[in-house]
Amino acid sequence: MTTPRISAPSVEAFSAAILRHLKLSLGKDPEHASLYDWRMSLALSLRDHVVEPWFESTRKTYEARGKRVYYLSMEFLIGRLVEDVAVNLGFEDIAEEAITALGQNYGDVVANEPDAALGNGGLGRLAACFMDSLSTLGIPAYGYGIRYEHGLFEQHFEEGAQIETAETWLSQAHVWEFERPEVTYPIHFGGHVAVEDGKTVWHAGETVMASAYDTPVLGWQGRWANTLRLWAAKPTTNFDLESFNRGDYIAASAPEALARTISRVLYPDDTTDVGKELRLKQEYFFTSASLQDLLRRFLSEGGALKDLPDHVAIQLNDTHPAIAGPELVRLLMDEHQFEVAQAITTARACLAYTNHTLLPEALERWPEDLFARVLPRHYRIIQLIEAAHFATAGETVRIFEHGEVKMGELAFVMAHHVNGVSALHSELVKETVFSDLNAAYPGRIINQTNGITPRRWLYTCNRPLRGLINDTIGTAWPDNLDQLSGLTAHVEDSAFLDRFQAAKDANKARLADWLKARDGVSVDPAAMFDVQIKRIHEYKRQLMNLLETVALWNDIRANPNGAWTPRVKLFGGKAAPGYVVAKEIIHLINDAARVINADPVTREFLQIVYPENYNVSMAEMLIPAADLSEQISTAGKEASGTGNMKFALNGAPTIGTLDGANVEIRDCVGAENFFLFGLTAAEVTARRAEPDYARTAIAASPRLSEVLDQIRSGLFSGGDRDRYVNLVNGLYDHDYFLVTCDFDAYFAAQRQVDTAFADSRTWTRMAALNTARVGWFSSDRTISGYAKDIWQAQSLLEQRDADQNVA
Ligand code: GL4
Repeated sequence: MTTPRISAPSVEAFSAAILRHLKLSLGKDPEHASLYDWRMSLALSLRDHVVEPWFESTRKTYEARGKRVYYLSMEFLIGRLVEDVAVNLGFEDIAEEAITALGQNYGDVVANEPDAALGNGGLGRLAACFMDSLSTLGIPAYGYGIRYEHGLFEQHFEEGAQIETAETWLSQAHVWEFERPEVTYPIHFGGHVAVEDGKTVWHAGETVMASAYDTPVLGWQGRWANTLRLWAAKPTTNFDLESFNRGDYIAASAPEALARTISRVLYPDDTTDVGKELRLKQEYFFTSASLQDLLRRFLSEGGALKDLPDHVAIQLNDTHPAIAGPELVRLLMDEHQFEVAQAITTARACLAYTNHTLLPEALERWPEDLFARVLPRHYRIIQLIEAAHFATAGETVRIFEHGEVKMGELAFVMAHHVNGVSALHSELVKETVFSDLNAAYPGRIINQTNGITPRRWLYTCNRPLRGLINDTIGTAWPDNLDQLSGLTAHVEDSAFLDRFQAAKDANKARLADWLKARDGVSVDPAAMFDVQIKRIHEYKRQLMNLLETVALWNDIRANPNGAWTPRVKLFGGKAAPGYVVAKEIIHLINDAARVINADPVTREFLQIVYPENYNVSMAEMLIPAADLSEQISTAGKEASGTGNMKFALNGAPTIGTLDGANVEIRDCVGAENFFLFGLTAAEVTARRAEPDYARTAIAASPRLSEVLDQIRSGLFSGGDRDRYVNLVNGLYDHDYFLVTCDFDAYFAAQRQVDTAFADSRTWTRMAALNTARVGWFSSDRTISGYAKDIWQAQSLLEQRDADQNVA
């Protein structure tokens, strides 16, 4: 469509730029520069090329006076940026050559950057992929979130148990952001509401300032750049001089400490921790700052607020920013003299809400008294919103219920569209959590199946496969991923399959080297790499994977001369610090690994590897190296999944259930290229109604019974019979996630995988077909869907190029 817009420097010029930054920005000469200095100098040299396209995009946006998209999200799970920016600029080779010419190892320099881990998992990473696609598509957009001082905690294993330590990415300068000290907004909490001269006035009890930090987000080929604006909390006054003069030094800094608490740390769980006051303050803090900011921008361009919906599309990433509804109504009423009805209608025409989970513990609710104390003005406005909702839809669904404010219902009522994140999930949203609201507001719920950015999740993280694809179908696929279907014509070509397999083998060798270097763990790259990486959660069923591993171990021991397919079972993922069962599962995986990996009888066939501190960068290493993708959640529980898409794109077939986007992935790749097992969502519901379903399933499975007995006996816990008593009893007594019921089907599907993998040519063909057929899962497709169905937002790329050709 459009041509690259960036003119690349020569390697010599770029080396000179790096040296100049080393000297002038870092204050170092090459002889004394550390890896950190080199990385910073490289990043700054790349950044120098981002600013101009960023300005140009902003200018074009102002000129076009079109619609801007505002993506409000508590989480942006970004990862590293040096390589990402180099790739999007089209400078990757130049950067590498320049760094190499300066005597440094490019891989080491890139790996020196800490991950920006401002998110927990899928929901936060989706927001980052969406930012990438919005820029690639040239849709004017801002991401709005929180500049957490501490991102997601770091995970360590001590004797197999998870230990958490604080993450400290901001202890180093974050070169990608620009501080905007002039962009600040007051955020109020508490106090009381009074009616004065017929006007409702909120007398706040406490105020903090939201201060902006901007990161340019460059799209593919640098053709467009949007802004990620993150808010940091600061005190209204830095220092209480009076206390200081009295000698009370702690009191003197108290206001600062208090204010900064709000943006101090990311809540380490996206599925619980509902009801914590600080969390509510974080949500209101960034939502209010973002709305104040977008209104200021709109008004500064001379807009009339009644036209706001023509210029502003606000997407709520889950319920976390659901306070946007009442906050926008408040701003329109209290600061711009709107009538209630007009304020609600206008706000709703701007707002849309994405639901990301059906798990009841993740649907946010606030105790009314807490809510009314922290946000007294909003409490009253929500009463007005509820009354307006009752007037149109009747009183079947309440926003206030059982002494709580229900944020899902609030977000729904204040949104013009509500979307789920996969076809199955969107149907379940209609049938379950929001069935009554769906009946009251027919057509409001729609689907937008998630996607992933192919720039990070194939082009950058999988260079060997990138090279093969470029050689086979040309280089236009990274922003037009449907073109991957052109690979289908080559899957009977043995030279192509050889290269496809060689790419996989190279990635596996790289992972093996990395595991050896980082953890001292040796793995055999000839074995099947069977990978499950994601947050540890009961519904994701890492436990079932582990139980299957132990059962396989038993089978191999019983027949050590059998024709076993060698496997490395790789696990990666963190448990929320307060999630006891998830932590027990981690401990069990590590305990089982210790015993099984030490068994000389099975060693050549089976190994368990669980590298600690899984994050985006580790995913970029593991996914290209995977042979098999584990997507084994209880059907109906994983809203979409996005890891499933990344594996398929990188040529790892899935073993999985009919859950989330797995359903659509299987439709695309073909049933014969997907290892399906397990109960369907409807069967899961039916099974739960059967008495004693878990005990029945265990009794019917000698394999599973044996494994559970082994765990109970202390075989993996050095004779400690207590360590896993809760975990095992939980399966017998209330196996809510049906590990026991799906176990045999999963074990059988894994044996089909063994057989298929042993025929390496057929396997490679299957892997290649996965890559060829999942182009639809590009986040460019997802964002185009949001732009068309929800935002009514346009790309400005073609218009800009046309304008420039005229000029
Ligand atoms: C999640 C879902 O659990 C996950 O399936 C989905 O892919 C992701 C993005 O839509 O959102 N919901 C929550 S909460 N956390 C997630 O990762």
